[in-house]
Amino acid sequence: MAAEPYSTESIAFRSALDVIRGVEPRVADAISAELADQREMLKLIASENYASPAVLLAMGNWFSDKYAEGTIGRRFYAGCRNVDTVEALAAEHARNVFGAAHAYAQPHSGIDANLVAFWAVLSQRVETPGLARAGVRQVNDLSEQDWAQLRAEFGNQRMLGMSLDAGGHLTHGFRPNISGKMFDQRSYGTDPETGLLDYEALRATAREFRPLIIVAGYSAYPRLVNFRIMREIADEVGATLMVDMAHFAGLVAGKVLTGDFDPVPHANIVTTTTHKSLRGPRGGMVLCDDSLAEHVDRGCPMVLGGPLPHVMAAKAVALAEASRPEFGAYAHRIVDNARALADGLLSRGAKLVTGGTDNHLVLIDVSGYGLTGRQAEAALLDAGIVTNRNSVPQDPNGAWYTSGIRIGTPALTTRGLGVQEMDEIGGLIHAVLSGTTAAAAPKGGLSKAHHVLDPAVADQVAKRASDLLAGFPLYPGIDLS
Ligand code: DSN
Repeated sequence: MAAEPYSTESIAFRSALDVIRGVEPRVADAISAELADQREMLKLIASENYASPAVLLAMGNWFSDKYAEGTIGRRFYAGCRNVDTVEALAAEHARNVFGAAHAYAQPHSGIDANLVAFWAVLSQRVETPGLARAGVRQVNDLSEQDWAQLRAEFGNQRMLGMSLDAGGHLTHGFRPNISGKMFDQRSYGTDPETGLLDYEALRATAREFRPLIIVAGYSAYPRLVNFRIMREIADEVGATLMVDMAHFAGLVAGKVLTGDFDPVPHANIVTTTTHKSLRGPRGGMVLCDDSLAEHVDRGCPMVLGGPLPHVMAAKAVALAEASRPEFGAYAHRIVDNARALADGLLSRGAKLVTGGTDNHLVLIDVSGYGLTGRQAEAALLDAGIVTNRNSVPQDPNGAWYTSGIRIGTPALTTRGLGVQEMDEIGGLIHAVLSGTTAAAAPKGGLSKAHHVLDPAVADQVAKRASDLLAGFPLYPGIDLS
């Protein structure tokens, strides 16, 4: 389908760019160039997507000019009635889409949403004077000693989260992250043989460690998590179950993940981003039960800077889209496509962590190709395939070079590619990785950072990727020429 020069969407975006060009043409050019790149590259980053024109346009307006600290009915600024409208709409749609008792639409990102959740759980659980003292200082100013004192005041709070190399997120207690400083932290991993979560090992760790918060959720685990069992373990040890569903919120909204695999009925508190599989604007959100609602609503200004009302407007639009039946069909296609991609790789001899996928992502262990994740990521980019490197469990190359490539299907599924194309893309990835070798390091030996990709393979794959994408135009309703 050719782009439509006189569609409403074309006129809207072209007009906006004309206005921007009148002030700083280089910004207008960069915005146009970004659309061209997004159209031309085969995007397999598991945490990215393409938001609809309605979502994008909802962000470019005068809501950006409004301060609205506090929340509906308890603002620190006057004149917030229209912000109240969009914040209430975003929360209402979120409650309906996810079946949650309470929704808080203000977090600016997933990390912010997690911080709001941590402080909400702490403030629900610990004595208020301790919190008040903590609040008078910037967290960045706190020394290790201060943190130790804080932890003592908070009752030596403990967090149990999935380890980074097993697929957990930085904010689930990784030591260099603030979550690893706010809490005494311990992590759970996956079974070394199967790569799958071992609930009984987790239960044993929880019994011994007695955490305040158990964090479930991941950014690189390609299988389902049984949240009913996680809640059972949390209840047994008196912990709060927090689920970070940033990656799979779209699969929850689209009813791919139901029953034991739907976090919302099982968790005390759920955090998410809105821009990954949920396909909304870049932002975060918190869902919780009634007991935590009041604490969560204090997120701004306790943890967050002023809310972004233009982004909350876009969240409301995206969640309205996610409540439609077409979104359910989209979410199911994401998983069908991920399975087809995994099968396409496996049939050509690739090694996948856990041997496959049940969700939207696939984690390739590229050590079998004699590469680090960093080399594989760069080689794939040479051929027009955008991915990101990621640790694999017990990764010998650490979190910087890594031994894995994480790929996901939400974006290409939005574009309309299906299982047949996914199988072929599996072949393209395998061709690139097979055609790549580690380059020599400047001081001798093999580099972990540099690679050599056979130029013939690069050309062939880039051409085929481009031809494939030409059959699935991105934003066919938008012509900027
Ligand atoms: N950056 C996100 C991801 O790629 O998974 C997590 O923060």
